[in-house]
Amino acid sequence: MVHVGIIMGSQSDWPTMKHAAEILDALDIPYESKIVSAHRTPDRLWDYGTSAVERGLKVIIAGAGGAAHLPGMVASKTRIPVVGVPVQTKALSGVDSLYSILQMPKGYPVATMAIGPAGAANAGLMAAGILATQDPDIAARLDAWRAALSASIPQEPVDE
Ligand code: RP5
Repeated sequence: MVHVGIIMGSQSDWPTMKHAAEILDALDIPYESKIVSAHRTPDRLWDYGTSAVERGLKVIIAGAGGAAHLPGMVASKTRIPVVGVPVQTKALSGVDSLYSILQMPKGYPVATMAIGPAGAANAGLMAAGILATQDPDIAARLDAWRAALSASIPQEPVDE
């Protein structure tokens, strides 16, 4: 069963959101990825949020740019943890996305990541961490991934 849903407002978000998918691939965690726009496909958003629990999702990663209502809107329709990814924009460099996702009113949280690809990758790791609390195999793979990253950091800098 797929426990992680990656949703994004537009095809143009995929170059950012694929960094979440790549982390999940590396950790052998199944996921689905869908375009669900808060503005352009509100009925699709409604259906996604209302069906998420019964479909077995345990974490939703939601990325959007600009007036980025998608993460907050899906959080309003499901109790499943939502991890928000602010997509970098040309006009305002993603600060618009960040503030849109971050400033949720009390009651409907979105765990907001950094702007752009690093945030998307961290969203994948956050989803893995949430699943790892209940799945020892995912926990072991996540521990190994973190150890490998740590081991890859050199002790001293070199001229490049
Ligand atoms: C948002 O508008 C999407 O999340 C995307 O980041 C942004 C621009 O979308 P496109 O005009 O590229 O489809 O809804």
